[in-house]
Amino acid sequence: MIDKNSPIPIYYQLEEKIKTQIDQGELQPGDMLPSEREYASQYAISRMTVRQAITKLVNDGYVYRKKGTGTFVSAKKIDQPLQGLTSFTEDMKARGMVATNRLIHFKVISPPLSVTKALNIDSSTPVYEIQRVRLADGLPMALETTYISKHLIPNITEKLLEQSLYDYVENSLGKEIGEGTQIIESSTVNQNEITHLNVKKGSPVLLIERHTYLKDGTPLELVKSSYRADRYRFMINMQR
Ligand code: 16G
Repeated sequence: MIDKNSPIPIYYQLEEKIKTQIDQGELQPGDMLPSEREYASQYAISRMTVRQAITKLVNDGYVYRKKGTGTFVSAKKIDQPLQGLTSFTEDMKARGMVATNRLIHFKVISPPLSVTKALNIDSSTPVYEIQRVRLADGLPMALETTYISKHLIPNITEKLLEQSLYDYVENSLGKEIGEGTQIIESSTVNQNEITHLNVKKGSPVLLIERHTYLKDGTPLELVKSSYRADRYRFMINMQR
């Protein structure tokens, strides 16, 4: 029930209530939420308060609005562990999903300073710039731009990029991938992401920058990705 005498704001109580219903499966992905009017009369609260709670749930990706129809429960977010240096293909396989890639562009560039630094090369070294949409069971999850020195991996082809890059590096080229660092920050989508991730203007994304190194310390890749924040959460196990 909603407690009007509680110091906890009413909109927050309703928000938490709906979240619990989603987490416990009382409301399933694809289910339509009761209307603002229904919530307002059920809890004897104002429609404004209901709207505030629902807008918060929309912004956090729990539900989404469909114009002229109603508000629906979103697909469950993917919980991505942060411990292992895994590939997108491996991550999806591990949860029984099929990874596919849509190649947006694939070219060889003269690297800008940020790329030469990350890959520890000079500006005369040609670099692949690869942009792929990464899809899970056909749904776009992330837009990923990868920079790799052409001298390090000379034979990347469009065909190859339909498959796993890590698999090619390790199993076809026999190079051992060692470690990586990753920075994650929040943002909202730009025009390119709106188009390729199939989301609305203003949608949240998680920007990830990964630097990956081979076992011998050679920088393998610099990857800048935008993950849909409505589909993805990152989790880490901590010990004390
Ligand atoms: C992940 C990695 C990316 C790597 C890719 C290889 C993040 C943020 N990025 O998407 O750095 O290049 O996997 O995937 O996790 P693939 O082997 O399936 O091509």
